[in-house]
Amino acid sequence: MNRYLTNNWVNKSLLLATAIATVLSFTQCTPKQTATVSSVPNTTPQADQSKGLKDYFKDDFYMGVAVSSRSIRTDSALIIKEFNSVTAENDMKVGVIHPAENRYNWKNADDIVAFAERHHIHIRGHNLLWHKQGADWMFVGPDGKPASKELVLQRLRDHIHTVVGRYKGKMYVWDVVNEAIDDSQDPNVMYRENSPWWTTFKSPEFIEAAFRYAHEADPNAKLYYNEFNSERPVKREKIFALLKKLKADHVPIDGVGFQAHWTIGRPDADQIRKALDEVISLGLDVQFTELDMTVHENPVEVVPGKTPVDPGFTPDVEAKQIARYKMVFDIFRQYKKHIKAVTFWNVSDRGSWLDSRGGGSAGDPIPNPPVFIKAYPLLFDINNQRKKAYWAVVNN
Ligand code: 9MR
Repeated sequence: MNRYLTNNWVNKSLLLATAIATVLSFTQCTPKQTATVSSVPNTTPQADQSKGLKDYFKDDFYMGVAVSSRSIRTDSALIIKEFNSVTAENDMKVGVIHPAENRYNWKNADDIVAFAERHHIHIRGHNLLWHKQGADWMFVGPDGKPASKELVLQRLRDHIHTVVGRYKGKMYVWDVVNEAIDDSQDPNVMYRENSPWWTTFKSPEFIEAAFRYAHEADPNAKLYYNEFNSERPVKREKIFALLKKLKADHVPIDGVGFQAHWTIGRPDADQIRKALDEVISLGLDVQFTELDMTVHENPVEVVPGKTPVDPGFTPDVEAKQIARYKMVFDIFRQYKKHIKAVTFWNVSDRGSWLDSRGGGSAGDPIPNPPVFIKAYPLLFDINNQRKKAYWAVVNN
């Protein structure tokens, strides 16, 4: 072999070796291995960039996200690529869409519906009855005193017929009633009592009525009861009791929304499975409607006058979050026959409703004034890039 040939051979061998090393290194950082923290960059180069969450889960369930009339503009590319279901984070709630008896604010809700239709994205309606973000006027009578049950029911029926009627055929599901069960550990208090609905009715009559009105208004929409902390044993049994009652009374309910405002430390797999089994045993469907997973297992200690320490997105919490996201999606896949959609609450870690809650999640006391500590609860990071947890859930 002359020198030129030798050099050429060496060059080719080097090229081949480099190619093999590259392939090997890519294989080693396949998303499958992201269940532990590694040095894999957030966007792994070997990934099929044309696919989004909705494609990875196309045989399982819809992948959804809560949106606002702002995020459908600022984050439209990500939303269109990754998701095939949206929920209006706030824009369809009673107090927002119907702030006075004779006034509706359709603009933001209409924009979200138009955006979704333009991009062939399914739409969840959220929500028709809640104790928060409600319409105070509904509970005030013509004399300025508390309105009668009859008047409140008539207003509720008008509201539901108008809103559900406007979007008839466009929503595949409505969260009809949101969070009507008491969140405490007391098994003897079944319904949420700090609610104008309870104050007016002192019975679950309003819950049944809301489902019947929604069914009248759009018989094809699936109707859901939506709740948080549904996996906690005491609350789980209260929810189960309500669902059994609704079924026994032939109330038109199709499914249950598990909000799934979880943390990297709870709930455990058995609790999730037990709650799912109970709901499914009643012939009801399930959706995970507001999934997020804050990295704070507990709210941080707020000492007056001191700025609370934000530990940030450390490798330790990142590893826990990856493992737990993987665990919950393993369960979702096992139960996919009963799960129509999994929806994340907000688009990316850039902005989450949890960021102003001092590390707390649903049901924790809300600090006043707000304490800003980032929660990093989603599958996309503060730059809207896929996190390692993303790969842990799509590849398993
Ligand atoms: O994410 C919503 C936030 O922007 C609102 O300020 C808040 C008002 O209470 O509601 C949030 O969404 C809630 C959802 O509608 C129902 N489940 C709990 C969610 C988080 O609070």
